[in-house]
Amino acid sequence: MLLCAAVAPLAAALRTATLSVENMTCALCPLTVKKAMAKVDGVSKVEVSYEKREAVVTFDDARTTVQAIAKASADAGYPAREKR
Ligand SMILES: [Cu+2]
Repeated sequence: MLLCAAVAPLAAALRTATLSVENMTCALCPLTVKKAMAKVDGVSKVEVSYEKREAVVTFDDARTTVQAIAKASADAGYPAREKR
């Protein structure tokens, strides 16, 4: 969302990012991905779509980053990358 970039950068803000997730091969994989991402400090919401091979993550951008969330997913065996 273009408006997000215009908001005062010093204020902690909830951000939502969409990540494409690799390696999800069965219906249980999204649960593993969701758990791994939700464990990251600052993440408040994770929705994983197996069909779309993507995760929509809501997080406090003062406490974590998309990179940290992607790394947590990769560490669980599912490399993720932010979609733009
Ligand atoms: Cu699986």
